[in-house]
Amino acid sequence: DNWRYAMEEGLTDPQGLYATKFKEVIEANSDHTVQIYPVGSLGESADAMEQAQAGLLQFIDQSPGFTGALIPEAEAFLVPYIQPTDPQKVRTFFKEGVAVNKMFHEIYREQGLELLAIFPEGEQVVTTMKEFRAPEDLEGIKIRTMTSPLLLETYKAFGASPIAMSWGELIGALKTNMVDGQENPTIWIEAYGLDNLTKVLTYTGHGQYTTAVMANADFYDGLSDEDKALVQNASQTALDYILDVAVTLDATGLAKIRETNPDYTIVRLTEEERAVFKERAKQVEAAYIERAGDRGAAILEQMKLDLAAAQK
Ligand code: 6CS
Repeated sequence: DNWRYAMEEGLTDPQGLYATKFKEVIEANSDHTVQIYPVGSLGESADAMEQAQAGLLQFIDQSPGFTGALIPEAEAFLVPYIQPTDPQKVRTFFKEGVAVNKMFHEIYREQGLELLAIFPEGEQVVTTMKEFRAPEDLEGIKIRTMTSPLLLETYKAFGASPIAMSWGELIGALKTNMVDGQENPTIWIEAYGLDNLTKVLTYTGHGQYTTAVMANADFYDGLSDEDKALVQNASQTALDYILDVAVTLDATGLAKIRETNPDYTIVRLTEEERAVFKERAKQVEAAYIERAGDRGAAILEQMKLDLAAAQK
């Protein structure tokens, strides 16, 4: 069969690298083919998700930054300061973490999705027109977020004025000053020229850009045992590959930005400065639990244990 696979990025971006590896393994080990639809080809993230849930797409890569609107528990990946920042520790958190690997499968299933992989794409950094060191500096600053509601809570807690919008609207919004800034990993900022539209890049240390790959559950359940094993094998191979690549993404993105945009200001908040934002993050945790309930609270607890284990 020909299987349709949609994602939010281009073929050379992290989601594209994962998808290409997945496709290679499927096609090398079966008669099936995988047709990859990169960002933009099937509408915005929310449009592609509707198609995946309806079974028009067999596979989809969609990030919790968008999925959170549908699955509040997935917004755990958006809660600030519960993931490592050191790339090797990030790898451990995603490869071995109990929360990442055990707690989301059943929850995605309830939405008709068979969760196949969750992986990071680098640290979320904030780009703005002016430097900021404290929540007071962000007052009135319009920050674009992806459309998961918890991101609005985060940037409100951080002192800013967040505006949620799809990826397709962001560049226009930055160009017309409808927003003053945004958050994304350095590799993506560089690839899509977001550094050229802002003046300052700030490392707040608050989290990783995380994404998830899934299959339509009815499609998956209808596969033969052999094809299920094929899909699982392709997912695992692509995941091992992208977790290795992910360790290098932050440094590569920053090096490219420094090279192509030498006047760009790069700020790394100190531990004291971060402590103020961490304190504000407590209200985001409360908002998360309010939306995601007891199950969400359990995920958050486990993620904190996974963070501590990864930091060792
Ligand atoms: O900011 C966004 O909307 C996009 N950022 C990344 C890293 N991937 C896709 C997503 O649409």
